[in-house]
Amino acid sequence: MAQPLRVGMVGYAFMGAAHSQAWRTVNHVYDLPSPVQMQVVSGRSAPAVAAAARRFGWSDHTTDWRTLLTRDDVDLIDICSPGDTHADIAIAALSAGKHVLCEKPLANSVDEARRMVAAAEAAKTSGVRAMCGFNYRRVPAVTLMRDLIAAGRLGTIRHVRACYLQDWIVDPEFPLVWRLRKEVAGSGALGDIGAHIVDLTQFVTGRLVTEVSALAETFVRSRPLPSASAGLSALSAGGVVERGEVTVDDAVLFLARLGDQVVATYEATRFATGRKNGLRVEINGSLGTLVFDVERMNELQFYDLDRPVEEQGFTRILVTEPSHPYMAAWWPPGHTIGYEHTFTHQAHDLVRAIAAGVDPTPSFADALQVQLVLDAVSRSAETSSWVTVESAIV
Ligand code: SOE
Repeated sequence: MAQPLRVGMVGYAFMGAAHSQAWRTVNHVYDLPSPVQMQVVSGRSAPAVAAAARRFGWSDHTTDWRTLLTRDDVDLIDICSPGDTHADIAIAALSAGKHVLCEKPLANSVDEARRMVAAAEAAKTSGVRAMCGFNYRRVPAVTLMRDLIAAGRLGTIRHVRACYLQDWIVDPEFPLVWRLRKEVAGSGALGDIGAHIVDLTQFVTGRLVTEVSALAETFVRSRPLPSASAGLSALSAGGVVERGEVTVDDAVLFLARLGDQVVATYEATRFATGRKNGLRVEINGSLGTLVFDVERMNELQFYDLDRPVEEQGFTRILVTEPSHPYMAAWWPPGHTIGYEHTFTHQAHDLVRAIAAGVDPTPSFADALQVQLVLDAVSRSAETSSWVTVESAIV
């Protein structure tokens, strides 16, 4: 009987729910070398974490993540808490000999990310593995995009065009949640959703962002404190709603180069009214174009110059055949998958890598490379100048 992989998860909000769904499902869909056990979930509020454990199917719960470090029934720590907690938890977990899955962005700063990479490298010598959760890599259409580019089907890459558009804070009265506070989230749209498109474009092209020129904007600079919106207590004596300062970017746009002769544009915003979760990546090469749009995540569009001229046009590839990445385990051909499946695929890839004793991807070093881009973008926006991105990958 294979040894189970026993998971302890930190955080139970949106990402905690998505990861729980994945841990719960992955055993039932894929034949795994080690069955996953949802051992314990950790969170700060005792009643809320107890409710999350019941709802998501965790066997146990705790209000102190540090207890996971010493439990010998926990093999892997899954970090789904805000960015300011990532470095401490990941480094402690790796030092305690636990495998780690850490949500993106890896950290709130390059310095933290470097320390996390060092901890991951040190732990590797005893077979402990670390991975960063860039879930969109696990969309079958994205994997196919990467495979087609690697096979040379686009020829020489010229343009990368990527945007990630949301609108959830367009209302100026939307509260000052943690994602809008630099000391907790590190940055705004840049780290939260810009990180995804940086990772995705580096993943599909196999190239790194080498230079950036950016601008950033914060459209709404103060917002009601969350307690005011929750109807609790942020009304001052005079009945005025207390507000706090937004300390992150609402939107960031940047030009970039991915090495020699590949030019790119990136846009990440939470103010694209009407766009709920609009992630789109287009790559133009000398032999064709590929387009991925997360709102149509079961499709990949391919303009292939190799086809006879009378037949040229964008072809919509339905990426649902069993021969497509990850798909054989799901439904009969043609049956589509959605957002939550990307997390199940991520869990599958991590469990297999751990069992095989190989490094999962994206590794902490890959995620540090994204962090270096985010940092260069911030510095470029501050100084209104081009900034070179250091390469962390040796
Ligand atoms: C919030 O903007 C968010 O939940 C991101 O944090 C996720 O990474 C993205 O998948 C959806 O949007």
